[in-house]
Amino acid sequence: MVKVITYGTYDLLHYGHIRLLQRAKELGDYLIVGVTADDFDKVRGKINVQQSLMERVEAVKATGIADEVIIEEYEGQKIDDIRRYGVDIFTVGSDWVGKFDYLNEYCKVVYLPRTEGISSSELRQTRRAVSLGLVGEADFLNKIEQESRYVNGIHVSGICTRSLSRLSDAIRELGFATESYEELLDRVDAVYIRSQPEEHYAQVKLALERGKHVLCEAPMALSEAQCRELQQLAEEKGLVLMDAVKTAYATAYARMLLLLKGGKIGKVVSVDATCTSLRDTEGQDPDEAGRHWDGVYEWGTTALLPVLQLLGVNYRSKTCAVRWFDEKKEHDSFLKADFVYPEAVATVKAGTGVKSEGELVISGTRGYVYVPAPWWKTDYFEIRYEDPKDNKRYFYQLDGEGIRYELVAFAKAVETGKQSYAVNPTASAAICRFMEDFRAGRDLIEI
Ligand code: C2G
Repeated sequence: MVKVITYGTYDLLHYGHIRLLQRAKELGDYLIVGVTADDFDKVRGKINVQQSLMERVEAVKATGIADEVIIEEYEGQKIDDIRRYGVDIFTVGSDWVGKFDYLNEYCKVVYLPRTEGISSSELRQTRRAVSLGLVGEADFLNKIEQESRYVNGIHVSGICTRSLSRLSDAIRELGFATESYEELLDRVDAVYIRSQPEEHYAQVKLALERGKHVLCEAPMALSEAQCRELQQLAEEKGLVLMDAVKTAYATAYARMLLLLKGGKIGKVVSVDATCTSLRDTEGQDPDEAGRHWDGVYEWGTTALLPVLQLLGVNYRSKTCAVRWFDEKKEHDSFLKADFVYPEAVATVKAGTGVKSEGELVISGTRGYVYVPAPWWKTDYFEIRYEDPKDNKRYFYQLDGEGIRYELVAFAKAVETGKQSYAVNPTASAAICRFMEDFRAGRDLIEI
């Protein structure tokens, strides 16, 4: 009996896949098909897969061509499978020609001509093309435009900005740039907002009123009440409203939260998060400096995330020590906020005028989590215990600082109509409440 094996993602199964499976089967008597696991796809940069693993497995089974279906979970598994199943022939489409020659050591390798004119990414493109408008002045928008190229079904089609000259060629070549927010809203399905935080509430509200989906850099408003109002409006209109805090969409960060919720370190008693980056604003013209966000917004929102997502929003008390850039006290250079919860404590350090170790430490009754700097670009964390033999290390690929995963989650939410809860509404509102208190000088101590 000649055993054949082939592998694939088989997302939105199409006739190109079916023809490949048929020809694979014709190479032998028994066909094993390996369907790639979600995490394995993410690791190899396939971030736009639409269907769940089980849906894809069922689709392959439904063809009736495969004699056995297995899951491909890790790099190098092909060699293990060829040995484990006693495979004679490994086959895959010609888009991989040469890539699996190393398997010749274990069995025969056959590349089958790929079927032209059909691919899962094209199917994904046609299914949900969301035209996205960018809003704001920040260089950060250049990154969004770049990262959007990795995401199926979303294309940046225009920008509303007051400083086009400072933005990338790619953004200038978008073909549509305006200073009129209304004009932009007329031309897009959704907006990505990275303007000054003071502008967020009005811009989010107008977009929702005009029936547009919104991905807004947190804070989406500067008061809890305004944030709740926006959430309500989005719900009423059946629109997607998401916080753009890229860390929340990183696989490693999301998995870390799940492990902690599952009691991996016992009860969480303390969260210490630090996010700093030094920005030299010396001699910068006010307009240039104005394009940058203050530390409380730039880093406060990210540093607050693990505190609010692990300990909740009902802290008993909070104090916030702040250092200003200058005697005008308009721009904070560093802040340290201490929270006391009924059964836990937390500390957030954030700043663009003071440098510190950007780590995250989460302490529990059985162990602790250590996320090395820059923790907010989360791809690795350790769980440490009293007995080091029990320590565990976790790594999840993170490409492009995590922005592309945020855009994929947004595109999926727009397509399915299901909100993504990477940043749940309660945490989102609590971030806005913190900003409200900060601006009102509540619980503030100046240093
Ligand atoms: N295929 C094809 N014609 C197409 C599209 C895909 O022949 N128009 C083939 C691919 O070459 C592959 C199989 O169908 O052999 C599954 O394709 P994908 O789902 O895109 O999977 P892929 O990412 O190519 O995975 O470890 C994974 C494998 O290495 C291949």
